[in-house]
Amino acid sequence: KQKYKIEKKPLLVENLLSPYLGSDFKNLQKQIVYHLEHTLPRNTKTFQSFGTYLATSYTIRDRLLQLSHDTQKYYNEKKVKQACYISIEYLMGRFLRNAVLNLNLEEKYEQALAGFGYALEDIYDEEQDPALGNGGLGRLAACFLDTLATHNYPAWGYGLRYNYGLFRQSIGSEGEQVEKTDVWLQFPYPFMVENHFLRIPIGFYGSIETYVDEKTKGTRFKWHPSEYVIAQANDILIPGYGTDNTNTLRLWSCRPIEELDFDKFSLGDFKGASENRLNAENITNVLYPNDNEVAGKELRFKQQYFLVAATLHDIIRRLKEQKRTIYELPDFAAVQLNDTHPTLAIPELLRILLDEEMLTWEEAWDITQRTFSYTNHTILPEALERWPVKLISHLLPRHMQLIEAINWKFLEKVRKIDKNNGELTKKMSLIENSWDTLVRMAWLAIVGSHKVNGVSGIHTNILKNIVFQDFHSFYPNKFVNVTNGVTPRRWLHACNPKLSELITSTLKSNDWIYDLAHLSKLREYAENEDFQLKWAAIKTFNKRKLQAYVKKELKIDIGCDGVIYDIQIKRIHEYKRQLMNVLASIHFYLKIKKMSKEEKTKVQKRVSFIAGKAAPGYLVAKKIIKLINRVSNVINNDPEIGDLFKVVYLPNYSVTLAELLIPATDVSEHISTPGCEASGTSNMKFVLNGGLILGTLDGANLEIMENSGEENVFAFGITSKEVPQVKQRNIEQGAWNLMPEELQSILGIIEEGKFGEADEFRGLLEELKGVDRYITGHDFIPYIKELENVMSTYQKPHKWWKMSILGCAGSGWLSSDRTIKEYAEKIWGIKPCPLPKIESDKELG
Ligand code: B1N
Repeated sequence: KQKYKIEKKPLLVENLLSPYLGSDFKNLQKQIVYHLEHTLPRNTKTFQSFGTYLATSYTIRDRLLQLSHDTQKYYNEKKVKQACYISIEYLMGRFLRNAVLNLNLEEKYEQALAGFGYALEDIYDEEQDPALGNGGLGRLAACFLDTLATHNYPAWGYGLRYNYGLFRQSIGSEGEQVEKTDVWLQFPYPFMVENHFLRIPIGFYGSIETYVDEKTKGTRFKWHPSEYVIAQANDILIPGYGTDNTNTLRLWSCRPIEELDFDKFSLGDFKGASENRLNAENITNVLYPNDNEVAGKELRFKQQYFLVAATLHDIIRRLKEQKRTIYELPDFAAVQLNDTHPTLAIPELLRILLDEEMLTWEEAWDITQRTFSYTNHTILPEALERWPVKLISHLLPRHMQLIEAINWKFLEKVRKIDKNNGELTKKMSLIENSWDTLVRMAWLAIVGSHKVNGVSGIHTNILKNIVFQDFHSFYPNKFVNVTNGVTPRRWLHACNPKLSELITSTLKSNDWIYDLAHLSKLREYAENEDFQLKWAAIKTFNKRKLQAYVKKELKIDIGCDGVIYDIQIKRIHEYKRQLMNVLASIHFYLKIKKMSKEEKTKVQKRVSFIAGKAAPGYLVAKKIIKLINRVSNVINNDPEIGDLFKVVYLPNYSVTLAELLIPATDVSEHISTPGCEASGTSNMKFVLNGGLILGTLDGANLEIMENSGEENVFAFGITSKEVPQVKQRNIEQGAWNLMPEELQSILGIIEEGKFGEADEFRGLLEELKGVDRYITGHDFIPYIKELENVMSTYQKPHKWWKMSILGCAGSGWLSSDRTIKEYAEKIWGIKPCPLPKIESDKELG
């Protein structure tokens, strides 16, 4: 018999939960011990730092789960419009420090862990860095998530939970890149919550049924996929700085419909029995390791469709949960396509609206265009996606049919203005006939979106006037610029605590952390000697940390005081010209070797750091890594050079390594061929941390010059408009004939085998001598001159630190908070929706 009365109006579970999350340090200790014993589970007598890190992280996760429930409930009540950011990559970096800082719990956790014999700082170091992205594009998505939560925007991130992230890099004995699988899920990742209740079937292949709609007598279509997999949600909760609003990054992983084929198993076919599972798991197994280049593999295409199909299903499910109709979709969600990788969302939404919701074409197309917008991140031809019609027809027959229909209707309009017997129509067709019949994904993304944006002023201008010129004339209001930005929470407050403190104490407020424009008030201190000394001392402190890291990890002795730390860290790519950097190192090496003792005493000491991964299939980039390491070996071991100059290649570049390197940098190099780097975002992080920039007139460098003052940037080289002429001259006259003698002799020395076998680098050098696509020969002398300018300026500390402070003071504009505000206003039409502050339990014990 039931002893207790079952309540008709049950208690709200939420009301019971809150006290558990009390945040005085004793309460935190109880929560940590609870997780140690019950979640891990570990014996509390033997726990070690990794266990402590996990248990601590679970307490953070609990808190974020509760906040995110409150947040979703509130957004649903208010029926606010939300942004949905679809990206095939997210480079989140470590989570724990960021969350503890954003929740303003650092001191309490420090106290709680100290009681257990641990320093919070060391516990942070136990965390590995999830590498679900390649470079700038993925890191930008992560900065956006931080800003969206911090500024209380209703927003979701959607992506893929790869089993293996970007490969781990080490350097082999010959100086070559060695790749190892990134098994990041080997240990639990405590910040990700598997959502077993959300399982979405995703179809592939199959056929199209045609039938007549009884009501309208119109023809309708229905896709019958022949294979299904399941998309399972894995949620990472995103805390904002100083707010309760907590958003969600939903990452899909792929599961089979049927785990095991029991019939095959019973017949002894064990391999066949698991085939299904293995095929499904393949889809979200590995992140493609290419940056700014398409791999063109069928599996990548499957990843892309899997991502958008699961995401759209989820968005529409959440819309309907609010009892709203499909017609309200554009008022419910603004869906941002992060580059063309999620472009299949356009035909997928059309298919849902036409074949499942039974809308008319006009209705469906209107909703689609109003829902989507597209960001372009690159103009490099090798990065523009084009998928074979054959492949699409096979994998997604209905989608191919719809792309053809979109194209047909679009070209009907183009034909009306095409005066050049079909030329324009051919250029603008979504389907290209070249070596194969291909769908131009960028064209499809433009046509299916209401707004298209580039990521810096120069980049958007190139899109409007060159790459998408015809589309810009056709849709004059569609193209807008939204210059990238970076989150000041991770990239200053968290990674450079000393500088953060100095800024806060100088400005007598920490408002700058969420309104970076306040940094402009630092201008008045730029020439203040006392302030300069403090500023410089922090740089030295950060350099010491890097010096210790280099000693410990690479066993290389480098100096610190009076030594310039000159850094180039980014993916290895020909257009980024790490090759030009290392050629300049050879130049300086040879120069020092020729010096007298007397002359050597006047040399400005410098360490040239390079870090970055090369795509495993990008052989030229891998050769560049090898050359850098060979050169480094020769220079660092030459007794005639001593501590005057060192070249250090730092293996396995990652977000975490960047957090160590950026605060320790005196000057960073952003030396891409003008017109090639869409924006660049690390340049912004360096300036924010008082690093100076040595750069070309490219990407966001130009806007940094505008905001921090041209005189505070070491700029060199020609404008992007002048590049085509130089290239043309190279082609006509041969780059070798135009190459400065200094560079010719450096190439000669490499060819003589000074840095390993003579043949080794032949390919690299042949390109420079022949066409020199990235105009290294043309820019080499101006580059070296500007490097010399950097070194002589460093010898005038007052001037140097003034430039450094003014750079930082002008960087308010580089915050991703500014970027997101522009997206929200110009593209998404969304507004902040802060949770009401409850004088609550959240602070109570
Ligand atoms: O996106 C960043 C920019 O700051 C960089 O300048 C730009 O190079 C980078 C295909 C890409 N563009 N395109 C990619 C990445 C992966 C892939 O498979 C292309 N990454 C960029 C943020 O706007």
